[in-house]
Amino acid sequence: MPKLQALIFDVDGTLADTERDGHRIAFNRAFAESGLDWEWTVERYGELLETTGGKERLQRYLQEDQPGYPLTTDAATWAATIHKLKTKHYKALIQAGSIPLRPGVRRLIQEARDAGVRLAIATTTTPENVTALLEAALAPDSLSWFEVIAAGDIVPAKKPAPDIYLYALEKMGLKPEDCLALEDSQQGLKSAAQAGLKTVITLNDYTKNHNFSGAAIVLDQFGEPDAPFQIIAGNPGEKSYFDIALARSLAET
Ligand code: XBP
Ligand code: MG
Repeated sequence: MPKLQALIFDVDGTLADTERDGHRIAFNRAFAESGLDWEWTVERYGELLETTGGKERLQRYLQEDQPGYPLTTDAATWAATIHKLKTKHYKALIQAGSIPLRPGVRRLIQEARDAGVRLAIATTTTPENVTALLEAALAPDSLSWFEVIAAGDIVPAKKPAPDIYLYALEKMGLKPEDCLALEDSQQGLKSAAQAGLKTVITLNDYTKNHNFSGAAIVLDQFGEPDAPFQIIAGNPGEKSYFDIALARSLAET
């Protein structure tokens, strides 16, 4: 019977609700700094999120919404330039403490550390963004709690491709059946599932209508002892919040 060895966390939408008030605002600030009067609304950003990765998202937007924009270089170079500004603005927002961790995240990570369950990150976001979030929202030294930070362009194919999870598994020397992935989106679930991982979903406003069939369990949040989760799909037994015992039982069934 497989035994839970590690938790592999997605970042955006799973550790924290970073998209609407973090990444989206940072893209808009990058546009403004570049002299562009473009604004990604909450609604349009929800559609653009189907494209994972900020540089890829910028190129999609350029094609769909600004086809007449007079590029002076190729689209990938343009996107990389805007994206560099975006990362600067995103880090500033995060470092100002404007985005907290989602409910139960801190407790779950602490429980995993106490229980000797190994920790890793698998995300499409830029590595600098992960560092900024962990240091500002979790703990100044928390980067070192994660054995592998698999992030951004470290693999060429972003989620929903399985590459980022396969990379994390390889670096840890673990088999997928020894681990659980923690995700918030359909693209993330697809990525983890294609890497052979069982996946726990905590959904959010942008992902609540995604198709999560195949997930081990779907919850509205990890919850806390005094603030239970809501079960969207799956069976947590007697549990009312997500903890290492529930993670073990999902991994072992
Ligand atoms: C998150 C993303 C990221 C962020 C922006 O997806 O798609 O691209 O929106 O980060 P997931 P960058 O949670 O599935 O990993 O701009 O640094 O790419
Ligand atoms: Mg996510």
